[in-house]
Amino acid sequence: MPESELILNKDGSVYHLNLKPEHIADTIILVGDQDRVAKVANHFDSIIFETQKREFKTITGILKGKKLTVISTGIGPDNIDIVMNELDALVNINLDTRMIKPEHKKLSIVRIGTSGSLQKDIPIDRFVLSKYGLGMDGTLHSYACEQILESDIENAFIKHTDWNNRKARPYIVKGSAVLEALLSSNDTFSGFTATANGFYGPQGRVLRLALQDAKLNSKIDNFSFNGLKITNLEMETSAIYGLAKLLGHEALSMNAIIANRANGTFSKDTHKTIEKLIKYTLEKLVAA
Ligand code: R1P
Repeated sequence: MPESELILNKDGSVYHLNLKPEHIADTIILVGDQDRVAKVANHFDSIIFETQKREFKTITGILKGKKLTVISTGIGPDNIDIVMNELDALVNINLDTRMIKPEHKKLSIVRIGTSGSLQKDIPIDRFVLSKYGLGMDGTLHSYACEQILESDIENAFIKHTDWNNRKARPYIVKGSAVLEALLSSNDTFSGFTATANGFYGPQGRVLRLALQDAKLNSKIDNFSFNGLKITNLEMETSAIYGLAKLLGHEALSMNAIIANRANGTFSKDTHKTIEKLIKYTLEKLVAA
């Protein structure tokens, strides 16, 4: 693999994440906001390693005997492409020889994110576990990905929304069943998490610009497949699910619902809700 394709820093760490293989655990927690990294690591019993480059802040530590790494991805699926490829390179490419390692290593990757609910009956301050990622972001289309996609659901969604083909074709990828079994409970809602490649127009928000399809959000809200609805809208999950599946890793997203787009409400205390989700997720991860 040439230096231009797999870029390493002078100290041998991967280009954007600034990490070497020995710096990360097999269980990785991804958060969007770099300030959320310390909020997760505050629960660790000890810290082993810490670094930051741009929006990618990493802390690795131990909680109840389990080694965990928490990394911020910043906002959006473009950053997820960087984070997932560099994390995979750390475990599955020999950075000295630049050759793919003969033995594949699987990571468990859990996102702890914030998100807006699309359904009236999924209120603010509750949690959503993303059973599927529904990508409206296009990230996965750069890769040979047909074999991992849920094409029946995709086709039903495209038909239901009469999808405008100026927008990237939606793709659907299932999250990790192993992590779902570990992280689901009576406290979590689950369904399709829709991922957009922007915050305003791409999520149907109108400030001063008209949308390509003004009815898209209501069509998204009332889509259902085998009883599952599109629960929430954010900016990372589908890209995480798609790249994890292609690269052979387990991935699942946990979402703190801080806004409800269906009834226009916003959490009075986002920090409390996020903190609750962090505790919930860590407890389940260390119990494994
Ligand atoms: C938008 O404000 C950001 O918040 C949500 C979205 O997915 C997007 O990244 O998640 P995080 O709070 O994890 O960043």
